[in-house]
Amino acid sequence: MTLAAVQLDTVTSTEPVTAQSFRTDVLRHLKYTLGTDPGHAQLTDWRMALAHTVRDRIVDPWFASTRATYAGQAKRVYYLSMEFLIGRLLEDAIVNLGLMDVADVAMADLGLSLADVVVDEPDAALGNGGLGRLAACFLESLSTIGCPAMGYGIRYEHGLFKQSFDRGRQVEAPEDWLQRPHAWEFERPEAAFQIGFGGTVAEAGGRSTWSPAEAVIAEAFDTPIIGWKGRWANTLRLWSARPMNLFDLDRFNRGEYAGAAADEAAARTISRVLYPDDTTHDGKRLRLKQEYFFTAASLRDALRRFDSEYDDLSLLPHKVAFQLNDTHPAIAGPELVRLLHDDRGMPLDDAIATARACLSYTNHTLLPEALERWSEGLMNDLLPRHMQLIERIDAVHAAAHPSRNVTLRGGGDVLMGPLAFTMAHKVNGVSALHTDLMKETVFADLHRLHPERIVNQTNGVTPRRWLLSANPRLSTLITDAIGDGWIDDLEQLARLEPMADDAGFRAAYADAKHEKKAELAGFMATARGVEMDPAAMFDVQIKRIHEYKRQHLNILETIALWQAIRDDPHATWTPRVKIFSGKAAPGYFFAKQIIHLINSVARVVNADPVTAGLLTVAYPANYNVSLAERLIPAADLSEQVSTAGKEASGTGNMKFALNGALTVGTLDGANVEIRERVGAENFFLFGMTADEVVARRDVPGHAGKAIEADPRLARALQAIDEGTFSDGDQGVFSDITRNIRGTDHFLVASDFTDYWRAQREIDAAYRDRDAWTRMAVLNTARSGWFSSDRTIRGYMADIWHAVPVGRGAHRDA
Ligand code: NBG
Repeated sequence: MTLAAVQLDTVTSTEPVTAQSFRTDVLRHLKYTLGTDPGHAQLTDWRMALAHTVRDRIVDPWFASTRATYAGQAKRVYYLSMEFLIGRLLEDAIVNLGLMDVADVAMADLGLSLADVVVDEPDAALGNGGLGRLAACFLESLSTIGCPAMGYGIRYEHGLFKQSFDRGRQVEAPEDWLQRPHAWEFERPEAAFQIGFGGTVAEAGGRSTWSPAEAVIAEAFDTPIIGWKGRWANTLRLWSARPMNLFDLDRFNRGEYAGAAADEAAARTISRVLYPDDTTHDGKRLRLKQEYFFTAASLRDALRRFDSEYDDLSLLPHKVAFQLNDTHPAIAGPELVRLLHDDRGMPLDDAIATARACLSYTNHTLLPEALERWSEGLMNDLLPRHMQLIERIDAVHAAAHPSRNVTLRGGGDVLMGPLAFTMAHKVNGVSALHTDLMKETVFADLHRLHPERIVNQTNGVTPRRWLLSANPRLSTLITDAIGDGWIDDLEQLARLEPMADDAGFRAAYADAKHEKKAELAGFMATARGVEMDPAAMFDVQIKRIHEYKRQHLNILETIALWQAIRDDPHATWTPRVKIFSGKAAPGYFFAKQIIHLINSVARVVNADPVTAGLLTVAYPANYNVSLAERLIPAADLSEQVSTAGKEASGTGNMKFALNGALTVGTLDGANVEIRERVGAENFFLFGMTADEVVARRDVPGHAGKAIEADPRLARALQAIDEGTFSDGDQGVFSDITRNIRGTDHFLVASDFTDYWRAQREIDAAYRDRDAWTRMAVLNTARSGWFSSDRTIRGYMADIWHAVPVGRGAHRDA
């Protein structure tokens, strides 16, 4: 059967739905699934009844997608990721099934607002930041395109911590998304694998057998991910750890009540918490266990599926692609070699070659402290057979490349980057600049040996969530102008370009932006107690707090601006609301200081009658996907101010441009490509380039020189040191000011002056609101390339050699 024949016949469409039938279904679920009635139902009951009603319409296309994949004997893509930052799913599903209007009317008939109901859903924060959110966008695009795929990860009981502030300081509390009901998971007790750790390796007859000392069970939980128009659905399969023996009755009977449950507790620890840090790793042993746990379960699951269809292992690379999202699943290399060689008897060289043909690896950072390494001692202890295989893989590589300068081990550690590189047939960076820097820095030696291996796949974002669903008013305006083809073919936004010169369109576009700003202001006033004037410029920096992302550059400029306004309040100023949001890793002291400083500046500035109405600083706590969905459509200015060479790509930058925020940014990550596409005249560039950054660090006393040359910067630093933002208490923020005056590795001082210049240009530009709107329209019109559909098509063509099967394949066929 040809693939084309499969696609139309087997993916059934669901029956037409009306508001009336939808309402009936919600009531039926309320009664029969939730066991309550409209008189007693709580918001959560309604939300669950609604979710079940929507879910009913996902299951058929989901099954049909699986059937079509089997029938077409299609290649499957397995996306292995420690993180999936999926956020809420209900609205996504409603939007992708085209049920928005129906659901809206049906819920209104029941006396409820759809918007209120969907926000009751817990926000699944199974990720830290960009890497995890990218994985979630990719899953949605894979379904929209109709590429047979599965996401594999860990079903953390506690996702990323909840953030609150106590007198401006970050406080962390455990996140508990699983405590609240949701309707998306299907438990699969039949899909369970035993995952071992430790123990010994025995050699017999040239064959090695690993006997682990302990083991846990990995149990699968499936969430369907429905693509645009419900044409295709893939699965996110998350593994939960449970003990081999639930409960030790003998110990219990001996009176050892705590001990009887100890094994259970120890096993469950593996899927208990997401590591709240995406740049450095602590708790090494548990972290490595987590990595092996989900990687091993996923590989076995995929091989089981392969075995059910084929009996020739040489077909494996033609039917299976494993994408390693960063090095967290890099143990997949040795594990797949072990499964093929030890368990199935494939000769070692063949096993390595076969594994490599199936595996590819995405690098997401060049920060040295974020490149994973595991001590050989720990590896030997937890994964003795893998340690042996890593040595073999290293030796084979050394023999094949006698001139090599690299090894997979160094300083007593296994280097996971080089291991992932060596075991992958393709290695990709996530923006053009990042990919070039990978070739020149971290992987320079390996790149010399394997010049074809590194490829670029610039990140993207799903327009279904980040425009259609997050910004309905702008979406409607776009659809009215150019039709709805843009939703799954985002480059059609280019057809908006001529409308940048249409005064009527600009006015409507500006209205849509204003509406979102007013909505955000309302939310901030009620939920966060901050007054913001929607007429002011909304200037937004939202992302993890990190020195390289330079929230401290932004707050220094804020302080300098505050001082300048106070000096001359009657000069021409452009009213601004500076919005910051984001979490700091709990153990990252410096980042937590930055949060404290921003909140302290906010307290002083917001209480100052002189600058009132001209400058406001807001820091909504607990940044997550749902908050991003509110903030991004309401932004006028997008702050992308990382030290050049440090931000691998950024994806928030794309979401902002798509929603018509102008960027103030450095030539870093995907900013470079955004600027190329939206046009240099519609982008506010400042700062040193990556090369200049490297050179500047060699200038002795570079920070001091920059401070001396810029009285504004000197004065802002001085105000911090004098206790202006800490009730006169000096030294509260001295870590920050000392750092900036001292080594200033991230070159805050050296980039300050140019940043200030760009910001004042921005002030002036914003005063001509119509010209600003024109630039905003052009940002939207020219951001089509940043769809994750484009990115996924790139991976499919260049890395996975996978083809779409679903009806999403239509346009490609
Ligand atoms: C992050 C980078 C971002 C990038 C995302 C997604 C990690 C380790 N890296 O710049 O910092 O956009 O990955 O690729 O989280």
